[in-house]
Order: sequence, then C-alpha cells, then structure tokens
Amino acid sequence: MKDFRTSVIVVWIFSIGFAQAQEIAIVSSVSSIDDGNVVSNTYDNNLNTRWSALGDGEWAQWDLGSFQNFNELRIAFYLGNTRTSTFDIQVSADGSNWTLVQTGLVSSGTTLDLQSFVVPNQNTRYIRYIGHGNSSNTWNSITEIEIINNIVADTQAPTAAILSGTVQSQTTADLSWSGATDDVGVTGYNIFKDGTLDGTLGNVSTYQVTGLTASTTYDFTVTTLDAAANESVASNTVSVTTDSSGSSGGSTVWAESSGDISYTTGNVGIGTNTIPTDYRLAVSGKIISEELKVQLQATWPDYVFKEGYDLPSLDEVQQHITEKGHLPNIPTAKVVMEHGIEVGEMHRLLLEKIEELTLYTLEQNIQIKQLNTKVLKQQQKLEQLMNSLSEE
Ligand SMILES: [Ca+2]
Ligand SMILES: [Ca+2]
Repeated sequence: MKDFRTSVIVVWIFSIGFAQAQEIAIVSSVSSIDDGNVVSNTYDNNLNTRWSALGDGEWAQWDLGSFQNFNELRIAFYLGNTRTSTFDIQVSADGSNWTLVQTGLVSSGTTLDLQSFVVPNQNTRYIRYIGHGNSSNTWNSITEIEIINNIVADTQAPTAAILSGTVQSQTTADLSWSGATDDVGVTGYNIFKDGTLDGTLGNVSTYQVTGLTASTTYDFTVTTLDAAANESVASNTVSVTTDSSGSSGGSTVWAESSGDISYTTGNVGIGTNTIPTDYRLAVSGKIISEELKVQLQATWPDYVFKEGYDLPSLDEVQQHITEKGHLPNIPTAKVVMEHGIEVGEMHRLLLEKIEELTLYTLEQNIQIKQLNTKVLKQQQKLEQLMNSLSEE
C-alpha cells in the first residue's frame, strides 16, 4: 500500500469503528475499449496510470478469480479533483449474466484519491464499471479501483448453556439446553460425549444421542458457537446411564412396535402392587377417559321381552322388598360395600329392571283401558235409568 492512500484508510477505519476491511485481490481484467490506457492500470497501485475509454456505456471489468464477499468499491478518477464521473456497477457470477447493483453513481469531483462507494453485500466473482462520461465530456477514466470486504469483527465468545439430559433407552439419551447468549448471536452448538465431539448442531435446543451402549454411564457437555466460530466454555456436565439390557426393571420390560408399547408378561398395578387374582390392571385412584366400553360375556337382558320370561307379579316384588329390603337380583348395599360394582353387570341388571318396569306399565295400561270401558258402560246404563225415571 503506497503512502498516498494512508490518509484515506485511516479516516475510513475511524468512521466504521470496530469493522475491519479486507481488500480482495483482482486476478484479471478486460474492457470494452481503451485508448491505449489499458484496464490493468486500474490495479497497479499507481494513481498516475489509468484506464480510459471514450463514450457513454463503455465498460471495464474485473475478475476476482473466485466467489468473494465485498460491500465496498474504492475508486480514484483521472482528473477526479476537477470533474465528476457518472457510472453504474454490475456484478456477475459467471462473467456472462449481469446484475445491476448500483446505478447513477457520481464521484465527488474534489479529489484524486480513492473515493468510497458502499454497495449491498455481494458474494460473486466479476465486477463491471459502466461509464457514463464525466461532467466535462464522455471520457471514462479511472486510475485505481479496490474491492473491499468489511467484516464485522466478533471476537467475543458466547456464554455456556445449561444442559440437562434423560435416558430414553439402552442406546439413546435425550439432551436439552437453554440460556446461552452471544453479543452478536448464537448460531450453533457442539455436543461432547466423554470429552469427544459427538455433533455440531445449528441453533437448536435439543439433541438425541444415539449409538450408546446399554448399562453405561456417559458424561455430556455442550458448547455454544457464534457466526465467527467463537466457542463458549463447556456447559455443566450431565451424566447419563443408559438402560440395562436385561429383562427386569425400567422400560426394558415393555415391548415396542410402531409406536405402541405392550406388556404381556404379567399384570399391571398403578398406585398399588396388590393386583387381585383374575385382574389384569389394578389402579389405586381414579381413572378418567372420554369413553369406557365394557364388553359383556353375559346375555344382554332382551330375554325379559321373550315369551316365557318369568315376570314376577307386583305382589311378589312387594313381598321381596318387604322381606329383603332390595329389588330381586339387585345386589344389596352390603354386597356392594364389600365387593364393589361391576359396571357391565350392573348395567345389565338395571336394564333388566327397566324392561320389567316397562312390562308392568304396559300391563297396567291394558287394565286402565278395560276399567275405562267398564266405567263408560256403567255410566251409559245409569243415564238410561235416570231418563226413564224422569219421563214417568
Ligand atoms: Ca493505476
Ligand atoms: Ca460473539
């Protein structure tokens, strides 16, 4: 870098603050035309050499050799302290297809030194200057160009996350973490198993470690990353012991298939380890569900309406209640207290009673109709008798 540029660079660094500038090397160049002042003069670090081309729309083009990031062009103009130059900037990934980045840019007209033109962030290979002449004539003449990448320096590492973990099976453990921060932004995490990197992740907060060995204790830590590859110190260590491979205890007694788990070895107690004989599931506490289906092995009481059903007379029912204090076939309070209610069986018995009640009601309905007929006939006879008496 020659002395004449020093003042420009110093001013620029102070104005940007913590940013740092990186000049991208130009590998080759080409132009639409020149007058003998060739385009390679624009990156020879000499303000006394230039590219010059006469005419609106003539262009100079530079190749960075590969895709590069940049967001600033610094250009010095021939006679740049006495006239302003107008131009557009295009970029291209392949040297054939061009994208307009800036149009109608105008130099200051006050300096022979490099002037800064900030452009939107680019990641591309070719840059083209399209000249539209200057304030005096249609010559396009530039003495130097620099392609600059301004990178925001992030040197501060993120903070460590708070890690927790749970065993999932004989071979997997689930890790989760939270609380990490960074001055610019957290971008990812490194997961370590017993001090060895197990995976590098994006900005997520959970991870399932796989491929573990049963009945083995592993120590996990996580570090936090930012975009500049700064890494935090390690998080707290979480020790996880995988399930045993045996058939006793833990989740290994359950068989798993397509998301269903099943247990076929014995019976299950929830909140109790006393499971009555002949029962599959014992729960000490309440059960809630949206629907409960009980599939009875016993006959559903449609038999009440069948011919030959021995419907007890109401007198017999009355006698049963008087003697025993409850309906026939219905368990006593004492029995319910001792043995509980069997939901399906009780519904069967209650329906049996309802159907019997229906039969009694139908029978009474017939008797009421018969009584009505009898009363009507008697009333007619009474009226006839009254009429005969009044005519005499
Ligand atoms: Ca030059
Ligand atoms: Ca940082």
